[in-house]
Amino acid sequence: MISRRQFLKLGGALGAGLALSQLWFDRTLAQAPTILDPLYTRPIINPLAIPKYQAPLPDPLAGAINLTGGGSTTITLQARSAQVLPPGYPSTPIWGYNGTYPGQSIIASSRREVRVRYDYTSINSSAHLLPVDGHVHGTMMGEPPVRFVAHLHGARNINPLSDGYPDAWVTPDGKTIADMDPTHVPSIYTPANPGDFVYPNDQEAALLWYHDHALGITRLNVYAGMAALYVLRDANEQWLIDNGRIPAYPYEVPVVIQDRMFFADGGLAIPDQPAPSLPGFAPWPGGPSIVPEFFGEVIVVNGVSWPFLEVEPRKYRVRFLNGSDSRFYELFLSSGQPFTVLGMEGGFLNAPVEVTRLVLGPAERFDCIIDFAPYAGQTITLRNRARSPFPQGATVNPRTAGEIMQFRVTRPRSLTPDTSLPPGTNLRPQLDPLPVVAPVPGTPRRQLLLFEGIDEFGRLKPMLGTIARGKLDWFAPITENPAVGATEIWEIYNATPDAHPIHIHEVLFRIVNRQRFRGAADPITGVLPAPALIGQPRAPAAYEAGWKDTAIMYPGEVTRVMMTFNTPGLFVWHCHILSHEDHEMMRPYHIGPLPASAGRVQRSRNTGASPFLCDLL
Ligand SMILES: [Cu+2]
Repeated sequence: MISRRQFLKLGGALGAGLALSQLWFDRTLAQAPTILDPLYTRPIINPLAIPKYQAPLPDPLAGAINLTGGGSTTITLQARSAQVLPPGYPSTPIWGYNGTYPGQSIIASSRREVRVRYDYTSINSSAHLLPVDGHVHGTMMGEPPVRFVAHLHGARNINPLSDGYPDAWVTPDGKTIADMDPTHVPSIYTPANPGDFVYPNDQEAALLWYHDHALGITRLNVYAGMAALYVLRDANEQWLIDNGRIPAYPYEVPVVIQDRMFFADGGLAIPDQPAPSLPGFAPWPGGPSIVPEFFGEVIVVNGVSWPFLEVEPRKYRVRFLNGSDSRFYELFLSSGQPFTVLGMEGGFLNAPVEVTRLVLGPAERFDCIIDFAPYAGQTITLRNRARSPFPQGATVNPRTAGEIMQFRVTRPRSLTPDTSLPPGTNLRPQLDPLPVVAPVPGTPRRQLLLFEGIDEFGRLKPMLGTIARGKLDWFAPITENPAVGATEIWEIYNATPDAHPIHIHEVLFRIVNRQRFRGAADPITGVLPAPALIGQPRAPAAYEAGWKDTAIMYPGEVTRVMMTFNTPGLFVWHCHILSHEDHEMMRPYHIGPLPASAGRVQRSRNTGASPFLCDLL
């Protein structure tokens, strides 16, 4: 299977005589021979040489900031070193929220407001920890290389000023977008939040996470370590714990999976070489380049490469987060036993669902029970068999990214009885059951687009848009403008060859269904005229049939999601492949009436002569 960046290289080799558009969608290229990945040009540790299972799994809930009673805290970003690689290997420079990688967790309570102040002043303003591409959105107008804005991923109904809008960044020395040349102010001016980010926690118990979201460098900031858990508790979950229905901490174990690469000195490695230019495109001007996707071969869980966890022979509540840039995981256990899924990004299902494989796109979370009771004395490996790109890319190397962590069932069984998950367990005893997803006739629908274009340098440029207008860049005028209080269905047509985990800020949504379609988007404009639907819509898998904030959208399918928009203001929806959202698979959307200034700023921006704003396709 040929990857698309390999395809770009091949496209260059084939010369200008062939229409790129034909090549682009010619899936017969999938039969072409594998080309060695040319991207890792600097010396790296051979991941096969890093011994696995040398260090225990860190517990991100130990030492968490407890804001279950409400209140406020300050999170200080710190440049530190972390022992990510096994003991005896070099440590890794990171940027960590409160100095750790992953950052310090926060535990809060449903519907009890929390205030968080983010302090970046201790970071060196002049140099990023990682190579910054100056030719993606958010980096082309003289923006400083070191910028931050935090986003609480999965938060519902928060004020737009607290959502971490990507251009509402701040530098360590206090500069914001307002300090830039006014002619370079983005599509809709969004001021940086000068004070506390206010989180109303207006939702059920769930596992959220906070991470950086600065425009064009999100992937770098997150890769540098800027991600942490935000655990939301509520009375329903407490009832389940108090009545022994689900395991309580310390039998509750977050598992944050991230793929990484390292230099021999322990430093984080990330590809910084551009794909070869295609004929007819501007030559690459030099400097670091984004890549179509990043796939690291070293699996890091809770900040440690390939850890192990010693467990008792009983049930554990394991809460997975895929915090990777591009890699999907199709998790399974070497014992062959199932995961019992309790819930996902937005909270609990009505009842547990058993699955033997669990697919997580970037930013997805699943809340599971794993029962180690029958496996005393055994070692169980959590494995991954997802292809990359997902779902039809290269097979995973079973010796590297094919292994995640080990559960060693070596601890003696404690005296605490394990009564969890009796047959017929209702996971929402103190909440209404999940509403049935039954769209009312006449529910407004938007027909949206996932598209792969090419930027001015001939690099792959994944984008969003609408099927009628085609691809739309970050600076194009707002097209998704739901009314306050509106319930809408977004029908998102994936006209790319890969799956994308699409995240919509501010709301929790339900997957209505998925359906295959026939018809290719125009390779230049992205317009997808009258796609023909094939067969019957398919309901979401039982384990993803609850409240979600990120959903996998498969190639050749329309994925329909339904949500209600409550809070007016400017937010974003985007692909959570971080290398995609940075280049430029992200769009602003606005809830409620657009401010009068929005159109004016957009017009001046769009008539600007900057060559960087011109898409050649
Ligand atoms: Cu994507």
